[in-house]
Amino acid sequence: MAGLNSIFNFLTSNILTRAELFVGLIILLGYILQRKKWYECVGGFFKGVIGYLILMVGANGLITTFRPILVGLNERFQLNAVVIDPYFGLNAANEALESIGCSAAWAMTSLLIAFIWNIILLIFKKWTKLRTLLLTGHIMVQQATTVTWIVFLFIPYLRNITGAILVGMLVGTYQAVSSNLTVDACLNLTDGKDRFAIGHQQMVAVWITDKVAHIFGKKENSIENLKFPGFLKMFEDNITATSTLMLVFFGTIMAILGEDFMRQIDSGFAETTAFPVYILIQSLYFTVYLQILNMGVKLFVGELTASFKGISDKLLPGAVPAVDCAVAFNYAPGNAVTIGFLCGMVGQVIAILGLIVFHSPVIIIMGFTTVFFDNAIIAIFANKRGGVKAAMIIPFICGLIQVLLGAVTVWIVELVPYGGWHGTTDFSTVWLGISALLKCLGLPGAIIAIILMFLVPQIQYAKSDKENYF
Ligand code: ASC
Repeated sequence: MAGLNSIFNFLTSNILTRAELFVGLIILLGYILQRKKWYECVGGFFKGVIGYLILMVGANGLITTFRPILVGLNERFQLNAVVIDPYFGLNAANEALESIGCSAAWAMTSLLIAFIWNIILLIFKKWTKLRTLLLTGHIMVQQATTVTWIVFLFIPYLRNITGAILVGMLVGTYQAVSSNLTVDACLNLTDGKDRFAIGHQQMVAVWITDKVAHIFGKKENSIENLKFPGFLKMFEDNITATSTLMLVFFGTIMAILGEDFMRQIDSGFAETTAFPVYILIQSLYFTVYLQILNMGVKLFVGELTASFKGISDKLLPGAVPAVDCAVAFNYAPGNAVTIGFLCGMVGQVIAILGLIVFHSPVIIIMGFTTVFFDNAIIAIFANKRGGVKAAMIIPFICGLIQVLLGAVTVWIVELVPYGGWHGTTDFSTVWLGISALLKCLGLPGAIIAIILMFLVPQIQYAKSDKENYF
């Protein structure tokens, strides 16, 4: 038993939850299965791990620099609000689990079960019609922990291994089904060149975006083709556009928070640095981290798609890797990211003001991960199918949804006292529905949710061009 336990601990702490190693090993395995030379296999492994680490330097840089600034608004104005961001959601769920005497090990057990379940669903693809294997370890941790709390809250008699199996099946089914939905959207994005899927937090939103974007605008009027008059031409260049807009946006927030407050929350703010210089440099870091993130994505995506052929030919026939949402940055005009972020933010701000004006019992504060990554990704897919108009309108609507339905969900799942909710688009829509089912029906609700999810790929397959589905 002790031996099994240590294998489990090693697997979860050193491989499954370490996305960089996980992806590196998948690349290695893919190349070995393709019988590549040993030094090519090693090279692929290194490039995958390094690419992923670079991606994480960019993503973590963005998150750790800009999250405290947004959260600062909460503290400075004592809003007592819930932050909608998966990192805050993770802390909130962990604290809530602790409060009912359950350790984080339950979430890790369900994560492992979810991954194995995902593989089982692919082995039986003839019946499940599922193709995608989710490989994003840090996302698995956030989702498995949040769902462990939801299940343990609503089905108290399952605060045990049976409950962890149920969580694994719920999360694994959601991950397999919703990433499977994004395969076509990704094919559209890459003009049919690259076969991968999104394995992140807004997969259903990406699928819907791909389907409805054409209603909002013409794809010919895309961000790539935007032409600005006069000095506005500077916005055609993405580095200038991102830097200018972030300087205005974060500069204003930092100015509102004030120098003293910024010194309190950022120990890196040197005594000798003047406030305006601090604001300028911090804001420009946004572009810096975005550039880093893009570089990392480029490095590992090429390797992963080339090597995964080995796995999809030999081990799991027809399988498609579902990877971090940042993969989409590789196929987008840089400005799509900024446009999505800003429009999503406008939607979120309007919704938050609405909550305050109408004295909502739950007030939300925007979390950087949701407002930036979700809306940027949605804008990229929207732009491809419906041009710049869709890239503005859909993230704006998503911004409204993230806040308004986020407030409802965090209230239903009783995480308000813990000040954080996972908050990404899928978690405040799809998981709002699943949480409501669990709250009303308990275990039968979870079973109904799994059955309903299983129906999705059946419909998808029935409507697809069957020859190219697998
Ligand atoms: C998330 C999360 C991150 C980012 C990153 C985007 O949801 O937890 O660290 O998005 O995956 O590249």
